[in-house]
Order: sequence, then C-alpha cells, then structure tokens
Amino acid sequence: FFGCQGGDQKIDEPNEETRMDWWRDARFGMFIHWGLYSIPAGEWKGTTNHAEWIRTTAEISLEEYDQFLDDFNPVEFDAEAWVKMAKDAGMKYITITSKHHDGFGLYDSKTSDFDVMATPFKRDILKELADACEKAGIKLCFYHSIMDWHHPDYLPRRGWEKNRSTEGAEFPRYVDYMKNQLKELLTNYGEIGVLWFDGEWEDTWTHEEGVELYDYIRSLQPNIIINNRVDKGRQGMQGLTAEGNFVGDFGTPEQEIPDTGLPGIDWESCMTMNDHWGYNKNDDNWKSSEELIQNLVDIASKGGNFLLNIGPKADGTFPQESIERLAAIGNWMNVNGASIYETQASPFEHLDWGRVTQKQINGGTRLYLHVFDWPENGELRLGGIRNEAIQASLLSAASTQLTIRRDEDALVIELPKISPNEIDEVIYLDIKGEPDMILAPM
Ligand code: H79
Repeated sequence: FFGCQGGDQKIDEPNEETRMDWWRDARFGMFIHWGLYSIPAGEWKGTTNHAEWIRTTAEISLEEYDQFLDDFNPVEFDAEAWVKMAKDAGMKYITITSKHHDGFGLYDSKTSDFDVMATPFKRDILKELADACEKAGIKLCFYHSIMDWHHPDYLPRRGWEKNRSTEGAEFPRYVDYMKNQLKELLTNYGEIGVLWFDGEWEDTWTHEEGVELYDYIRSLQPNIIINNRVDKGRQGMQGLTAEGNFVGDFGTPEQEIPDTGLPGIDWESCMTMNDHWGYNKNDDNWKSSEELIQNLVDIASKGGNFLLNIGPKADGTFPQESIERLAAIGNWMNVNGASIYETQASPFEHLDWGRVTQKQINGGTRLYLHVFDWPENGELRLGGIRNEAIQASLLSAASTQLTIRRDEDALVIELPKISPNEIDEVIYLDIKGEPDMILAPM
C-alpha cells in the first residue's frame, strides 16, 4: 500500500490528517534557490551553463569559492516584497534554501562560519523572511541539503577535488553538525511548514540515518511535513517513493508531472521557470505564463502540489521575467483560485480540451472544468459520467447559467462562442453525489 509512506509508523499520531491538511489545501508554493552561486550568475571563465551546481560543474576549488563570501551583499533584498510577490501569485508557502549543496547558510548559524554572517551583508535572511511570512500568513519552509561540498567531515569528495584531503574526516560528525543546524532552523524561526531535504543519494547517507533524521525533525516540531528525500526511497527524478519501509511525507517529482493521479499518495512537483534553479543571467529559455498556469492546473487535477522556483539575483531582486510570470499567474488565480485550493484529483484524465479538478459541496460535487482548448462547435463534452447535473457556470462570471444536456454517457455544456480566457477558462459543473464513472473497457 503506497499511501502509508512510513513516517506515521515511527511516531504515534492520532492527527495525521490534520498535520497534512494545510499543505493538501494549499496546492501552490514558491521555491527559492539563493546563495553564493547567485553571484557568478551561471558564468565561469567563458562557460555559461552553470547555476547552483557551479562548484561542481565549473570545478571551482574551495578556496576560490570561499571568496564569494566577500561579494555577497544583496542590498536590494526586501523580505516583505518577496513574500508579497508569492502571495499575490496565489502561493501559500515558500520553500527557501537554508543551505544548498555548496554548504552556505543563508541564516545566522552559530554552528558554522560559512553563513551569511561571514559576508558584508551580515543580516539573517531567514529571520527577515520568517517575520514577513508570519505577517502575511504564508508558511515558511526550508530546503536543506544533506550533501555538503564544504564541511570537512562530509564524505565523499567530488571526483575532481584532488587537493582536499579526507584525512581525519568523520561522517558521523558531519551528521551531528547538520542536526545542530536543523535544530537552529527549527528553534529560531517559528513554526516551519516543510523540511525539504535533498542530496540524499550519495552512498554515505543511509536508510537508518534517514529514519533517525526524520524522527529528530518531528521531535523538534511534531507537526512539520518532511519530504521523501530524507530517506533512500526516492525513485530518480520521477521522485515518488519506492515500495518499502521508507520515511517521508510526500513524493518529489523534479521537473516532471506524473501522467495520472496517484490515489492515496501525497506529492509535489518542483519546477523551474527557465532551465536553472539558481540565477543564470544567460538563460532566457523561459516557460510562458500560459504553460506555468496549465502546469499548476494539470498538477492539481492529479492531486499534487506545484512548487515553482525563483532564482533571485545577487542584488536581492527577482529576475524581471520571473516577476512578470508571477503577476500573470496571480491575475489568473485571483479569478480562478477556487478551482485550485482545497480541490482534489478528479477521475477525468487525458481529456483533449483540458483538465478537471473537484471539490465536495453540499452533499454533491463541484467539478471545475479547465478549458485549455475552447471547442470550436461551442459544446464541451464530459464523457463517461452517469451523474445527474445540477448547474454549470463560468467561474469568472458566476451569474451566467450554461445549458447542460445529456448525450448518452456524456454531459454536454453549451459554451459562449469565444473563450473569455484563452489560457484556461474555468467552468464549474455541480453534480449530484460523487463522480460515478463509466469505466472505459480495458
Ligand atoms: O536543488 C535543485 C537541484 O540543484 C537539485 N534538486 C533541485 C531541487 C538537483 N540535484 N540533482 N539534480 C538536481 C539533478 C542532477 C543533475 C546533475 Fe548536473 C547532472 C548534476 C550534475 C550533472 C544539472 C546538470 C546540474 C548540473 C548539471
């Protein structure tokens, strides 16, 4: 049984549903990849395809990388402005890199000298974000890398790191260090929504350590949600947890959206707006706002969350292209948010005109029909459904009643000739009971 991903077996918990509730309702969050790597902005000695992995991909020595400390001074950083952009886009939570693989901490860590306090900026970025999030009612979440290319006790080294000795390195001491950092993060910044681990795939990290870390995090904040990369059960970039006794509360598809819904499984697709997580000044391969909105809808129609990434610049601002896309998504969400928040996966998959999300209301079901491709004949067909229809309306103009008729196994809705919103006009269709599907022959 996939639904039980193990965490609840470890800690006695009567309120499992309650713990995940806010996250399941939220559906949409902002990922933020920010750190020293934002300074080179993806460029190194004439090569341009780098980002947060630049220490590895450009093979930069530790000595050289440490020099970025002197240049990290994001004077334009404004936590409240960031949180406002997330909130205005319709996002309910922010997951920021407290530490990425390079080992640099964006906060005041007493356990490390490789943090923001060692830069000219000397401001605790996570504290400022925590305060801004609290004010705005946004959940703050931390991405924390298990893999660490900086700490002397982390093993292994990168293959090209010939001059960094492993002598005296003790991995258990690294684990203690990481736990101390996590204790700071879970003690000094209020209630944290999610701990999002990454970099768990190297051989030094074991299932036993994953279980222990999961339990440790829950002991500090019992209601926190922890992704499946804390343990060894993740299956590649597809991201879902393998069968077995693995801990972790949700699966983490990366740059992918599952083909179908996954009943009983919690998951979140994380995705970049262009081709890099960290800021890359040469990357102009931006997804359109339309594609991003339709991705959000696709994911919601399958019961998942969408964690959409921003790679801020070294001065503390978001790239203009990201700001524009957030604003466009926000415009759509202002009208159509009800078709995303607190919805569940629908049984309608692979429709040729769009996607369907749904919600239980007044003993019946409200189906949100997301029309990506407006039918030319003005008739929207929802096939394979037995239920009696009650009413249908445009979500953008709830006073317009649309005519519904039954055509054999389909409900057919008469639409206006032209779509009011070409990206995704949402029709809500109320039916009696829960969807009663006529299953296609196998
Ligand atoms: O934090 C983001 C990535 O840095 C991290 N997870 C997301 C959320 C990530 N870890 N691994 N990967 C992404 C995939 C690894 C791809 C690699 Fe590569 C191929 C690493 C080195 C070669 C991508 C391409 C990164 C550098 C070049």
